[in-house]
Amino acid sequence: MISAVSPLSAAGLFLKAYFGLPQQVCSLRTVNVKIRSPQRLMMNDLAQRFAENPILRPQDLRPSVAGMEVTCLLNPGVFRYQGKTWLLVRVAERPAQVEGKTSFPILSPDGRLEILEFKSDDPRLDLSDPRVIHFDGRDYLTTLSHLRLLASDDGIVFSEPENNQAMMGSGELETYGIEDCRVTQIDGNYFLTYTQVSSHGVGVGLRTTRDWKHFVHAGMIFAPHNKDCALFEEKIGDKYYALHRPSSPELGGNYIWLAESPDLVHWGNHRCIAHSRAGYWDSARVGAGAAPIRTAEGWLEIYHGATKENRYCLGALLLDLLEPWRVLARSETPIMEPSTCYEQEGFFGQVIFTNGHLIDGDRITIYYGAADSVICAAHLSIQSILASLAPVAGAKA
Ligand code: MAN
Repeated sequence: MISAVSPLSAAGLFLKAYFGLPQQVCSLRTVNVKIRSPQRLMMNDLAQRFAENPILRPQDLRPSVAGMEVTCLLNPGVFRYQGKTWLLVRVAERPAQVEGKTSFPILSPDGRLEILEFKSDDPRLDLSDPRVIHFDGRDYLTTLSHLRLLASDDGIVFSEPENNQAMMGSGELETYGIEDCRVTQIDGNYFLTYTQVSSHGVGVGLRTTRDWKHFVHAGMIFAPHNKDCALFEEKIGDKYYALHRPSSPELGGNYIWLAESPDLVHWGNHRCIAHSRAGYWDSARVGAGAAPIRTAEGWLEIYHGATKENRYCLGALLLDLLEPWRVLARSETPIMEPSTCYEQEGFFGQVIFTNGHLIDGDRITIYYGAADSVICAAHLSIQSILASLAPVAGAKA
């Protein structure tokens, strides 16, 4: 096809990245990165990050096929199965980049890998966002994502089981890949809600499994543009509920919505429950994380919020137990924000993004993508999050 410089060298961003422990002098390593303006360290961050962070880096996983390289690891779903902790990691790949060209993979609807290529000097090419290629009015992704299962005995050291099958995009709604999978266990079934990307748009797909070997594809459950779908782990009354994030950029915005369903496949009675907030850490977009956590005070939902500069932090919403469309309380300031080297610098810096956690009493173990590059983990206390929330005006006591 057409050719172009790599997104990063095009922007003159062949820079030094700094990796290390929180608040320590970071070690130097030369990689292709995008570094955006440094942010102040926040005082309200409630997370105890693992000393072992990042627990997974791109070089820890082999590419899905020869000729591709693992560019980033992102945003894992998390679950327990057969006594182990499992991550369903998003693995973003592309071919090794050569000077003067940008190449990237897509899938054909029947599952064949195709490599597209653009010339560096083509004026129709816009590579200002390292995640996206804009070319002549069309959008592509710089990488193709699939999902990979990794298991651990201790929740820190993860490895791929032998003969592990990668979960790839399939069909015409997943030709640009599958991303950011939430895993929710309901009645012995695992429900996988994930982002389906294709030239048709970005929507939410559902696959189910009982044994992680056989999968039922239920198709797209929320049509474009929609993502960040978190299922509640139990019915409320006689209905299933889901948080989701449609986008309505011309009138409205990127807000969190609630939907209900009799069967987890057909969704209706949509209600908008949380807007982005001008002047706040979540001013440009908000989206649900993993399944809401049942507490005595209400459903606690950890969500991401971003500014228009694309700084991604985490905060929380507290939803009424019986009427989950009623928001009782919300984070005024983030409960977790990019503050370490591995969160501030990487493929797309200043990002903390979560869609997976485990609960053990008061303790949340959150797994997250940092700087769209590596996988990290942290502990949070449910009580500390609840104590940090501000009541929402108009909510019943
Ligand atoms: C998007 C998401 C994530 C990603 C963030 C930050 O909103 O879909 O996949 O981690 O942007 O780039």
